Amino acid sequence: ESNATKPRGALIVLEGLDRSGKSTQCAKLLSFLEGSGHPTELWRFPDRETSVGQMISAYLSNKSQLDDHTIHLLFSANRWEKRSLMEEKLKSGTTLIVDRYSYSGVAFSSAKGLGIEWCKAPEIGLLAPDSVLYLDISPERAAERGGYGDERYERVEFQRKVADFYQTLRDSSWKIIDAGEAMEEVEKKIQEVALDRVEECAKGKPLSLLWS
Ligand code: Z5A
Ligand code: MG
Repeated sequence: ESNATKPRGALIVLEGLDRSGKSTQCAKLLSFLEGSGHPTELWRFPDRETSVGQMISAYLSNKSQLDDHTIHLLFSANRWEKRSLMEEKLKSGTTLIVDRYSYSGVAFSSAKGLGIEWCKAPEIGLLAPDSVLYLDISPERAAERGGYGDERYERVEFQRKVADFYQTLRDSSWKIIDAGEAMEEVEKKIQEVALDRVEECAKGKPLSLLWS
């Protein structure tokens, strides 16, 4: 059977500061969509399983030092190495829920002082999400959730800068979800948006590329 006859899956991205609840909500959304009969997979970036991902993981846990530009390009390479599989999955009808994507890449590196256009450049040509759900929370509220760990970037002042760059990146298509609400409330809002997008993509909404 040719892919052209199949409804395609949706590319749904969750973004937000550390501890905003992305991973929690991604897992809930996966069981919801699967339970509603939509073939779905949960992906995350960084994907620490690949060899590029292992370099990223060592950097994040302070086991290695890398120049800011270098680590930025590794995060981007980590998405590029999954790009063709991503397209294949979507075209064969699988919806992908993705825990962080290019927006994390640009927001975090820009917060360190790299130029935003420079940061966006290596992301050009990756698949554009059908939906970006932004889990909105203040860095202070987020830090109260068990506190930050020992990884790089897990500091309130830095998270505030990241939040500012997310603001710069967002466009009118993003869904801003109040991530300070109870988990069940956040979950319901995400389900509504996600289901809409899945149905829209199944009806033939074409895939597009970053940044457009
Ligand atoms: N990074 C980058 O620089 N460039 C890139 O291109 C990419 C990433 C892709 C690692 O990412 C770092 O890489 C990250 C960005 C940078 N650095 N930072 N900061 P990661 O995804 O591996 O980061 P993480 O450490 O997994 O983030 P996070 O801590 O996972 O946050 P989360 O997934 O949003 O939160 P959570 O694990 O779902 O929830 C956190 C806690 O809050 C947990 O105890 C929950 O039970 C609780 N929680 C969740 N929701 C609620 C509600 N609604 N109420 C109360 N409590 C809640
Ligand atoms: Mg997480």
